[in-house]
Amino acid sequence: MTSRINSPMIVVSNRLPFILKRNQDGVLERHHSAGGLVTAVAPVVIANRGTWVGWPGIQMNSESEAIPEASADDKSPTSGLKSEQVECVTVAKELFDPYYNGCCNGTFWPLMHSMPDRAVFSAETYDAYRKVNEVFAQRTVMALKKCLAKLDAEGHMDVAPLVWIHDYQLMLAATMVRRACEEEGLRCKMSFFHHIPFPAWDIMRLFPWDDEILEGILGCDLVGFHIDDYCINFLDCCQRRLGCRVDRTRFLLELDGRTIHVKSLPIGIPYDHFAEMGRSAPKILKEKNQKIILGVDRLDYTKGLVNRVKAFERLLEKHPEHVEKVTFFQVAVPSRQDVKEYQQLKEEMDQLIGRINGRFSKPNWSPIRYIFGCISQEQLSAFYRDSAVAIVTPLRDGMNLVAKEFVACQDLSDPGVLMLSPFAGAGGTMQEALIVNPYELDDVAEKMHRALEMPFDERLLRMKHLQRREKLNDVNFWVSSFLQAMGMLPCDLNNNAHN
Ligand code: GDG
Repeated sequence: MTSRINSPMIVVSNRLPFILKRNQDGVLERHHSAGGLVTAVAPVVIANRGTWVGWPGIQMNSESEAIPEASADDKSPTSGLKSEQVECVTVAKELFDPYYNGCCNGTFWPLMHSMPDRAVFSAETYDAYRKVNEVFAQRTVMALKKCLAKLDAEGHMDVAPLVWIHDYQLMLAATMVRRACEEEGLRCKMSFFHHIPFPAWDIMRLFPWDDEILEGILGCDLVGFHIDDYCINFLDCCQRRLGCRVDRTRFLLELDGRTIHVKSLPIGIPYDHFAEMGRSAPKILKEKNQKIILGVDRLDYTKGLVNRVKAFERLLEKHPEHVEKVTFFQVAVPSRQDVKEYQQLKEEMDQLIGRINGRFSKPNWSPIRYIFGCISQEQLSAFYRDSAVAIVTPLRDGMNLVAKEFVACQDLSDPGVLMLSPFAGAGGTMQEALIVNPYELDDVAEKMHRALEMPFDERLLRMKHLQRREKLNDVNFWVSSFLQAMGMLPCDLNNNAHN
């Protein structure tokens, strides 16, 4: 069900909800980029005559180069998004690289995941970050002006568009937009959602320009995080660094006479979609008498892949009864391959897996199957459904959607077991999973053993609870909760809402 709101929504994210590619003749074409966020938010933007501001994933020929309409056979959630509803951000490669690979992936990603030793602090890349945020803010203001002109022409002077900015790539944009709005007398409500963890003050203060980042986010009226812990860290940083007055029970803070709401809004998945995929995906795993332990992640050092593989080696050492009976299947999606840390991680994984396979393989069995690449969602759903165990053991993770998708795809006639790290946002709510500390390799190995041996009744009980919670708290619920928090109730919930 699509949430209808009374105000147009302007979504701002680093990436547009589709990718643009040039065909052989140099003509731009839209390509679908899958993801729960796009599936849930795009229909709201479409239904409410909103706009999506973002980078198209390609260098455009000029700022005015036209965005193509969706092709007639496009069945994706963004097919209804007209080109006039897209505000394309174009940034020269020389600026985009230090912004994206340098500051976003080289500084904020490790810092926010509390891995400061991996973070590079550079005035140069941070300057690129500032400039690119300014470009996003300008495009957002352009979108806002168009939106307001339409509303005013229709006599809706009392309606304020909602600007919804996403993630750590755009932490300065809100304040830049707010400044422009104040100067030019534009009305809007602004919100920010942070998809990754927000670290403790001790970590955040290592960043030399931390005050600017905090003030940047505080340009919003509502700041959302996945879980309370991140909200508390953020409030703490604002109080200690900026001297804001903070209400820790109601998650409010004050800056320059404005009140900002901070709220935990845990993201969900398109549950029914994955449940249906779980029912309909054809069987792929053909091995008889083989149990699969499944891992699915972007190849990222935050996801704890090396620890996981080492723990699997210990399982085979300590419980040799699993040799030839269990296969560890890891899908590692290539990510940020321009960044050195990620290239090194790939090499480490290649060597580790090669060594373990060399050590334990038999003529008809290898302990680890490893895909460095992406598989289709249909294949992914079949793997989710047919694996005995899913192992989701990040060292730190904002939420983690793989844990939720695995649950949605389970067939209760033979449910699998979810192993989950407490350092993922999901670890806080999915209590019926086997919670395991990814740093404690022996315990991970023991819990793998326990998961593989778990009796049917226990698997069923755990999975039923997990499924019920994820179905209720799906991604549509997340979007409605967000809009509700912005004081813009979907009209079926709010009789006073405008239509
Ligand atoms: C960030 C935060 C937060 C993976 N492999 C394949 C594939 N995937 C899809 C999964 C899932 C998504 O990628 C991964 O989502 P995660 O949540 O696990 O991780 P991040 O990409 O790091 O996301 C995270 C999230 O934002 C949302 O706020 O939960 O904490 O880091 O949807 O299905 N999809 C296909 N083939 C693959 O091989 N088709």
